[in-house]
Amino acid sequence: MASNSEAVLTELRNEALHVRRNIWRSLRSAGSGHVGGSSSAADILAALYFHFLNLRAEEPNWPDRDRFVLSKGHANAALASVLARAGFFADSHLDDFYGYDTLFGMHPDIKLDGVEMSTGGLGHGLPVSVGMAIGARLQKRAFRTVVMLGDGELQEGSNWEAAMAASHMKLSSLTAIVDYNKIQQSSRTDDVLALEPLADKWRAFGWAVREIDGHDMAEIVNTLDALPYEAEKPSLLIAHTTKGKGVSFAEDTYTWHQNMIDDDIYAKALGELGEPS
Ligand SMILES: Cc1ncc(C[n+]2csc(CCOP(=O)(O)OP(=O)(O)O)c2C)c(N)n1
Repeated sequence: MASNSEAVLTELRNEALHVRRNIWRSLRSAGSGHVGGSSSAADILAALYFHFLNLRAEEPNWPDRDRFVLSKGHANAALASVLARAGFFADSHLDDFYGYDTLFGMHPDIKLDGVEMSTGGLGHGLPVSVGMAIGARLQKRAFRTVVMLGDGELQEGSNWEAAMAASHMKLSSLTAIVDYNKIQQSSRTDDVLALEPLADKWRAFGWAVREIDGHDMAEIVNTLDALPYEAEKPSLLIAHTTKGKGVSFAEDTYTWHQNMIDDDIYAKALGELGEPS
């Protein structure tokens, strides 16, 4: 997409609505799942897959493709939706989650086309993404590496080791996005281990930092288009989001980090989200 016209933004908002509907659809097929952190990431994932990342669904291992790592792998339902919509596999697999012989389990699996790393154990996506960015440099390739982290996930010390390494190595092709929904599994993140001043911490670790509303599509695409934010520095995008975004009873509560979904709840959720065009 060449420019961020109103038509482009409308299309991306529509894609984000597909993501949110597909999250509920997939997790309804499983009977339960991680609605909250999948829904908070929906707008950013739509912008990444349908605006920013250079990918070829028909050639998933194209060596020059951009790399995306969903470090908060429990948001797999959101990733599955964008991969299906981008043509990496058939849409019907979204109705078939968490079975013994289904394509999708609770977390992303590197065996699937379009999935760059098996994730789910928090704290590993950034270290591996640092390795991918080093790989691009060694291979003299221009691909970019983007990794999405949860705010609760930042409690894993491995992130901070990787953050130091990335700035030391001046990995400007690396971008980390924090889905800052302020809630982790069963509490508000601040009540467990306060993160603020988050932007200052990353700056002190040598990263170039920007903060946005992670549900404002214009802000998201403009900030992605501005990457990298500074020469010879990795970039950190703090996206302020709402856990469970889009469905009133799931918003801003740890109850919907992971929960059961029956037919009645599913109908209510889809009714609130509305129909995509
Ligand atoms: C190493 C590790 N410890 C614990 C878990 C269990 N777990 C899954 S999701 C989650 C909370 C993550 O919170 P956050 O990163 O804020 O994710 P989000 O709110 O975006 O869903 C936890 C503790 C895990 N997946 N990996």
